[in-house]
Amino acid sequence: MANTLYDALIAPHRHNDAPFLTGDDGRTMSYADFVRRAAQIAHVLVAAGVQLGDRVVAQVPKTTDAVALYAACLQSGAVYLPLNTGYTKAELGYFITDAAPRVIICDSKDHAALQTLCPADASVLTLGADGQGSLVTAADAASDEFATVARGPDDLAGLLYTSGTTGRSKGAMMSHRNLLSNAAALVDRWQITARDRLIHALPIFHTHGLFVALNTSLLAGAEVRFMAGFQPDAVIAELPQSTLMMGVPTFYTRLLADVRLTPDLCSTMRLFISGSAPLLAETHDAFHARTGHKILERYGMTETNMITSNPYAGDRVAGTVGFPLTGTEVVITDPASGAPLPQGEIGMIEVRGPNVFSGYWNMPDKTREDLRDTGFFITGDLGVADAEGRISIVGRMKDLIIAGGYNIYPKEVEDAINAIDGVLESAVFGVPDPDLGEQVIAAVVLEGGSVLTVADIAAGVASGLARFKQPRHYVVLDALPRNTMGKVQKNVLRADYRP
Ligand code: MLC
Ligand code: AMP
Repeated sequence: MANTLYDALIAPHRHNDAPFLTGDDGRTMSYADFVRRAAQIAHVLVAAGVQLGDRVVAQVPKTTDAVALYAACLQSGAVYLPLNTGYTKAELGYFITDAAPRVIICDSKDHAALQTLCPADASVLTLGADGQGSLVTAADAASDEFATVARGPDDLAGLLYTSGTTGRSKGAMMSHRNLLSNAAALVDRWQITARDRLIHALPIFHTHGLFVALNTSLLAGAEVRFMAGFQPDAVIAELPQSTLMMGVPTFYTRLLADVRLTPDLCSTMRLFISGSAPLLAETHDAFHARTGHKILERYGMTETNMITSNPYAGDRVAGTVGFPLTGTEVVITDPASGAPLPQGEIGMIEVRGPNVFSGYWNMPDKTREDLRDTGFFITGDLGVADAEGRISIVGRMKDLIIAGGYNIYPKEVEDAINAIDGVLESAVFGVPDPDLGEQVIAAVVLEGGSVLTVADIAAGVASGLARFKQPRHYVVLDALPRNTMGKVQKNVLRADYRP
């Protein structure tokens, strides 16, 4: 049966004995083994009741079986829903209620907690960091042939939650066409082939580590050195055997801090790619000076996959994100009217193409707000195009902080702080951070007579929000700075509290 993504990314490797994933334990899973493993897991999903279009939630450590689980969802016609392993039970409850999955796969240590969140008609299976769990045991006993379920280009392949300015996370519905068209455009732009060996140190629950890194590798048949996380020592050990790396800017600033980073160390490397957050021109220049490599910066979003990229062969200009990918249109519009602006003027970046998602799960109003009838998606990023069409991102209309490539929406953090007894109001904002790009600060106003301490507030926030969203510093103020319209002036707070 035809299945758009499975047929393009996975089926061609049925008899491919080349290495696909090599983990930190040095064990390699070949492409052919991967295809067989995905089939075994597909049987487990179907035995658990998964039918066409059912959501499969995966909050799992980064293992080769976790990648096979993604492939198994494609093969069995399910919708893959990966979740950050740092999310708290409160955060997970929201996603599970909203997405109503048929199966939840989690780390063995979280089994009891997730069982309490699991809908009555769903079940929980486990997959631990040690590669063990009930999913593994069941897969080991299953057949390694599975009759692929038919799925077309418009069918959903993934549901990826992104936070929002309203504080509520939205599930971005990603179709087979969205993911395949983008993988093909990137393989072409970055000239990825089966001769490549990718250093993969990103998490696999977001677009960057999952779709950008893995779909392109699968499409090209490249080898992947699959690391549990970003550790400079491990990356430095792998650079001399590798050709390609994808990372957030923090990867590059941390590598630059290591004296072992030299041109010799990178002599087999073909390409370093950065995205998910702005790469400072000074980082780009310092990396070039140290290694002879110009980091290639690209720009994307969960809802759109990748949008623009600097060229592989032409000039990679520091501080810019390059040109739209093949098949993708970018326009810069007046944020107020939506009208296209003349070249050279700063405005809203809007995107159209086969890469753009079909809408937010269960949120038709929000979808209509952000996705025009013409097919253009309003990114919330502010940019400008030069005379050649090269895009630079100059700011964001959305109130968003990006720390180490993770998005933090201040409204969600403010809601968590304001819910604590004794807090009157709060304002959460980002200040520059040399390691993570930005860090989160909270200004809090207490109710009269409140005896709350900063430690109390931090503890209250920690019970509900993932660690990466929690403010690194709190300041207690008598009042928040406001303009004459009564709007909180975050620019004043940012200026007052920048390090
Ligand atoms: C970890 N911590 C973070 C953090 N990562 N806090 C804020 N922001 C982050 N990104 C917390 C840890 O819990 C820890 O808290 C403390 O910070 C120090 O941790 P660390 O050891 O320095 O962090 P580390 O584990 O090394 O992780 C840093 C990192 C990681 C940069 C390697 O965050 C990372 O892999 N980021 C990649 C994110 C990503 O893939 N984004 C793509 C989104 S898709 P404590 O309290 O224990 O000290 C997208 C679209 C697109 O944006 O265009 O790609
Ligand atoms: P996410 O919602 O996690 O997909 O994050 C998408 C956001 O990350 C975009 O809207 C941008 O604000 C930001 N982003 C991604 N790549 C870049 C980049 N190269 N430069 C600046 N910002 C980026």
